[in-house]
Amino acid sequence: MVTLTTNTTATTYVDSVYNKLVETNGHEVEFLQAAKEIIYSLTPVFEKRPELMEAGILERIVEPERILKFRVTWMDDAGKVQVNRGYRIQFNSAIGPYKGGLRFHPSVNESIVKFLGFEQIFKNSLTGQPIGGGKGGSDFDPKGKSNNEIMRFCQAFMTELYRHIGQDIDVPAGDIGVGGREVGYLFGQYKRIRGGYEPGVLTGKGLSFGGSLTRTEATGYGCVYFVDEMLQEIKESFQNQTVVVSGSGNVAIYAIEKAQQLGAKVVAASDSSGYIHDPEGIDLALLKDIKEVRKARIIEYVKERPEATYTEGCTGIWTIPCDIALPCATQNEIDEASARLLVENGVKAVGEGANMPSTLEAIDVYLENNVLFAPAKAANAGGVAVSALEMAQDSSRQFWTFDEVDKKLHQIMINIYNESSAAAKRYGHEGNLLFGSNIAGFEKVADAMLAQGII
Ligand code: NDP
Ligand code: 2IT
Repeated sequence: MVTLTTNTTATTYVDSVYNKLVETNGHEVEFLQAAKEIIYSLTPVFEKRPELMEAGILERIVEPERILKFRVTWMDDAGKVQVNRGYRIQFNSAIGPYKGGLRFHPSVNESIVKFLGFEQIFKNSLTGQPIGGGKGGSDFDPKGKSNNEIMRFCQAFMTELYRHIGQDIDVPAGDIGVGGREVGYLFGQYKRIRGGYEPGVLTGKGLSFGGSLTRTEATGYGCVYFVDEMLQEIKESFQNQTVVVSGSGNVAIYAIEKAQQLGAKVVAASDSSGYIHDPEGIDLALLKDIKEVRKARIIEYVKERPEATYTEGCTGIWTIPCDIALPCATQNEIDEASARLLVENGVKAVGEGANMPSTLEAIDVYLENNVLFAPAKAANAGGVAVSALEMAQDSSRQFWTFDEVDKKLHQIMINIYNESSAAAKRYGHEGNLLFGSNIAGFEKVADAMLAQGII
C-alpha cells in the first residue's frame, strides 16, 4: 500500500515516491527512466503547491489505472499457430478517455508500454485537448510478414482489445510498426465485432472511413514547427541549416519534408540496419518510394543515389556534423557519447520526434552546453493532437481540409511551446523546456485529479 508522505519537503517527497517506484518496479528500466525525468522536474511545483503532495497526486499518477495483458493467437501463412503477447495500459483518465498508440515490435514489453503510456499523460495534456494517457502494443514483429499475416494478427489482437476500448473509453492509434494499413485492419475487426459504425474508436484511419487529413504528416511536421519556435528565440530558422534525422518511418519522413520546405538541407536518415549520408541533401521522393511504397530497407537508397553513402549500424548517424538533430526512430538512440559528439560538431538544437530518444545523460550534455532542447512530450505531440482533431471530426461528421488541420496543428505546437516556456519561467527554470513541458503537462492533470477527489 502507498503511504502518503505529508508534512515533508518537496525534495524528500519526490525522493520517496521515486524510491518506492524503484522498489516496486525495479526491473522496468525504461519506465523508471521516464518516471525519474518527470518526477524530479516537478519538485518546484510541490514546493509551491503542497496541497498536491497532501492529495498524493504523484503517488497516484505513477500508478496505471489499469494494465491489460493478453494472449494473441493467430495462424501464419504456413498454417503454424503463433502466439504473441498483447498489452494496453490505461494510465490516466483524469482529463479525457485514454488515448495513445499501439506499437508492434519484438522489443515491446510491459516496461516499454508503461514508459510510453506515462509520457502520453503529459503529452496529451500539453495539446490542450481532452485526452487521457494510454498506450499498447505487442511483441509481434511485422518485419518479413505477408499482408495476410499482418491482417490476421491485427484481427486476433482486436478480438481481445475490443472489449476494453471505445470512443469515450480508450482510443488507440499507431506507433512503431502500426500505420494506416494496420489501423484499417484493426478498425475493420472492431466494426465486425461491435456490429456498428463507431469511427471515433481509433485514429490514424484511412481518409475514406473517418480519417483526418494531415494525420500522416502531423508528428513530423509538428516537431519541426516546435523546433522552429525554439530557433526564433535565437533569431534563427530552418533556412540553410544542416539537419540530421534518424529513422525513416512515419515521423522521420514528414520531419524531413517540413524541414526541407522551410529551407533546410537534410543530409542523413536511417533504419534499424544502418544510415545513409547524402551531403547534397536527401532526395525525399526516392526515400518515400523506398520506405512507403516498396517497404524496402534504406540501403536501397544508395543504389539509386551514388553520391550518397550507406553505413551499417544506427548510432554512427550522430557523428555527422549538423546544426539541428531530429531523433525520430526510437528510445535511447542518443546516449551520452553521441550527445557529446553532436556538441563537439556544433549542434545548435535537438528536437525529439521519437519518444525518449535521448538518455538522461545525453539530456544533461545538451543542457550543460546550452543546446536548445525540444523534449519529446512537447515536440512530438503533434501526432496525438491531430488524432484528437480526428476524433472531433468523427463526432461532428464534418471533415476539414488539409490546410485547416495543418493550421490548427501549427497553432497547437506554438501554444505548447509558449505554455512550456511560461511554466519554466514561472517555476524558476527559464529557458528549460524539459522542466517547462513536464510542469505544464502535469499541472492540468493534477488539478483535474484534485477536483475529482480521492479515486
Ligand atoms: P515507424 O514504424 O513508422 O518507423 C520507425 C523507424 O524507426 C523506422 O525507420 C525503424 O527502422 C526505426 N527503428 C525502430 N526501432 C528501431 C530500433 N530499435 N533501432 C533503430 N531504429 C529503429 O514508427 P514511427 O515513425 O511512427 O515512430 C518513430 C518514433 O516516433 C517512435 O519513438 C514513436 O513512439 C514516436 N512517435 C510516433 C508518433 C506517430 O504518430 N506515429 C507520434 C509521436 C511519437 P526499421 O524499419 O528498420 O525498423
Ligand atoms: O506517441 C504518440 O504520441 C503516438 N504514437 C500517437 C498517439 C495517437 O493517439 O495518435
